[in-house]
Formats: sequence, C-alpha cells, structure tokens
Amino acid sequence: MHLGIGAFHRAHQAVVFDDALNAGDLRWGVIGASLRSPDVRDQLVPQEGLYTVVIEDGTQRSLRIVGAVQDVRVAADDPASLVEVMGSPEVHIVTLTVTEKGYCLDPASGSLKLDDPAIAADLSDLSTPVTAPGFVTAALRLRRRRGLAPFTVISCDNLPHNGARIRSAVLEMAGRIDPELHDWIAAEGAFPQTMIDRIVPATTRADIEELSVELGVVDLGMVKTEPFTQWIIEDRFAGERPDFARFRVQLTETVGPWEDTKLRLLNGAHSSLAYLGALAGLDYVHQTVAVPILKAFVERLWDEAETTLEPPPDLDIAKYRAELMARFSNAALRHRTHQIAMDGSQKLPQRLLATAAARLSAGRPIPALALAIAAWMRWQEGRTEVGDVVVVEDPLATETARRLAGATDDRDRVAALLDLQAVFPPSLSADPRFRKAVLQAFLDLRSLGAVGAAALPIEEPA
Ligand code: CS2
Repeated sequence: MHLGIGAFHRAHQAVVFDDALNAGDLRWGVIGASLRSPDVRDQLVPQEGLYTVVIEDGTQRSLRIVGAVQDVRVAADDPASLVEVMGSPEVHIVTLTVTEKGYCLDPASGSLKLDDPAIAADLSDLSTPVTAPGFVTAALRLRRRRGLAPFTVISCDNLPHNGARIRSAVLEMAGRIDPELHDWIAAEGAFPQTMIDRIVPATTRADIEELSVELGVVDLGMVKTEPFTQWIIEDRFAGERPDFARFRVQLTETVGPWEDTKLRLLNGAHSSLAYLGALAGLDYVHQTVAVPILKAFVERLWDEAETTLEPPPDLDIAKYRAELMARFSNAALRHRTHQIAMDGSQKLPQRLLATAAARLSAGRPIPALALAIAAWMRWQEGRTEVGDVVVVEDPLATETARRLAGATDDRDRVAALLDLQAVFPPSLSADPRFRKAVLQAFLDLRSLGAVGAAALPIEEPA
C-alpha cells in the first residue's frame, strides 16, 4: 500500500516492486492512494496501472514499463474503504510519499501539530481519516481489532529521522484515542528509517507529448527521471517483505549517517539553487549550475556542510559531491527551480538550518549557508529580481507574507522571519552570529542580486 502516489513513488519504490515481480516473486503489487487529488487515479486506472518510466542520462533516454501498480484510489473519496484495504492481511508494507507537510508536524520541532484542523478532525473521529498519520493509525487500530500483525510503515519523504517522526506522530495520535492501541503499536509496530534518492521532476504536458510521438500511444501516467536511484532501509520489519537486497535496495542497521549526508548535501544544495536561481530568473536546475558563480557557490556550501557530517564509512564524499554536480547538470531532466522552491518552510530546517547550527556550535562561519537562507527569505517576498511576480507555494506563505508586510525595512523583515519559531529553532535564531550572517546576506542579495551576492569573496570572521 502506498500513500501519496506521485511521480516520485512511480519512479522509485514502485520500480523496486516491479523488479520483484520481474524476478518471479509474484506476491507483491502496489495499491496506490492519493490523499485528495483524483489526477493520478484518472491517469492510471484507465491504463490498468501501467506507465512508462523515461530514464534520461543527459545524452540518451531509455524506457521501461512498470506493472506493479494494481489499483489507485483517492483517499478522500472513501476514507473508510481505504482503511479497510490497509487493514487486510494481504497488506504487509505501507510506504508514504506525502511530502514534508503531509505529516502535519511542526517543521522546527517535529512534533504533531495538534492545532491543525485536519489533525483535530482525525482525533475526534478516526473512522474517516483525513491525514496520512490518521490513515496509518486507523488502519493499525483495525488490524489490532482483527488480531493481525501491524504492517511495516516506511516514510519515503525527505524528513529528518523519517521513521521516528511518523512513528511518534502515530503514537501521539493513538495515545490520545486509545492508550492500549498506543502500547500495542509501540511494542509491535515497525517504522524503519529510510533514505531515498532519485531526482524526479514533475511530468509536463510536453513530456507526455514527446513520449506519445515515440510510443504511438498517449501515456498520461508517465514519469521521467535520471539513471541514479538509491534506497536504504533499516532492517526492522514487522512482517513480510520482498528480498530487497536482490533489487538494489540496501538494508542496514542505521540510516542516520546516510540521511544527514543526503539531506545536507543534495537537498541543501537543491534548495539553495532553487531560491538563488529562481530569484535570478533561471527556470531549471541545470541552468543554475551552468552559471560558474553558482556552481562555485554550491561547492562552498558543500565545504561548509561537509564539516558537519559523519558520513557513512564506505562513502567517498569527494566522489559523492562530483556525482551530485553531474546529476544537477543533467539538462534532459528540466527540473524546475520553482518546483524545488515549494514548501521551503518545511524543508529549510533539515536542509540548511541544522547544518548552520552545527557549524556555529563548532565555532565556524556560515557565509554560504546564510546566503541560501536569506534567498529563501527573499523568495517569500513573491517577486524575482527581474520583477516577475511569483506565487509562494508554502503552507506558511500567509504567515511569512503577513510578517513581511508588517516590517518597515530589510533589517526588520529579516528579524520578523527569523522569529518564526515554526521554522527557526529559538536556540538558532537567538544566536547573534546567525542573525548577523543572515541579515548581511539578505542585504547583499538586495543590492547585488543572487549571482552578485554569490560571487562575493568569503570574509573570514575577525
Ligand atoms: C528536491 C527533492 O523537490 C525537492 O525539494 O530537493 O525532491 C530531490 O529531488 C530528491 O530528494 C532527490 O532524491
């Protein structure tokens, strides 16, 4: 069972289950669900769940048909029947890609937002859940009533400690509804942490048209991606699973070192390039790293981030960085800066703020990180440097706009955003070194623009 069947799931986890089927392990298949939107169901159900994965390496493309998806449902259409399916003995694993905000957690602290109306609705009536943690909790409750083992829950979102976060969200919810359910999930449930990696830009109409010329049929469910794919899962399952190791999935005791490395290097650079690039009027990631100053900026950001990591022992960081840069340069992917810029309030803490906090606690400066954070702040203003108006797509957009509107000058604007505790942990926003570096970067962005500010020489603190 997969919750949040967007392009990423179709190009990543579903491919692994398809590998299992191709290898003759016919026990597996995916029932996908979107929480609200009918789009993926309407694309895939008429195609009997079949879709093409287009793999682009920058010079060549290859196609693969994936047949693992058996059915797609829209959770909001009939929540109770989705819970019923999740409660069936045939479901062994529930994977999720519901994006950071789909967990209804406070981004800075990671705790369940009890004041969120959707969470409040689930807490008052779990028979028709609304949220992802609500569906998981309701389905586990049903399994317990039926005397079934829990399924294994695998959060495949770029959240820090994703397994621990979904576990604590579910336990918090269960504890408020039924303490015995809480204890059962705490004892029997499995929420292994995972690291997932594959760049999967949103499919565009042009992609579908191009493929239809090649295939002679229109595939509305297609996804496009890069050759690279990585999935590491902690080896803690509540029940059955495919022989993952046969299908290039790494099982490990602890994912932690991988997770920080990926979030701080790949995703940290992605978000930085998204804000700087989009402010400068660049539409795609490959265009941003084609600007020598921005490419050099990413290297500086990685120099800063690298000092905060305890990478996995078998990982060669220099090689990893070189591979990341090559992946970002893949022009065939046409990965939009605006897509990555979305939901920044939910992404900043794990991608850039934790890194900055670690640097500062080691007494090290943060010029590149501060510029990236300031670029997020500039983006909240809703206008690029070339004067284009942009819609800030973020659950906290109204709040950031309100704070910016109430400020009188740039110093005030930066202060107003730094005081947003949902994003900036108080210990970080209270640090004068952090405030100073972010303010300076914001002023540089204002006067020099994204590329100009990124070109400034690094000033070592006195
Ligand atoms: C991106 C990620 O949209 C974003 O925020 O940074 O989706 C990124 O492409 C993946 O994490 C790559 O594994």
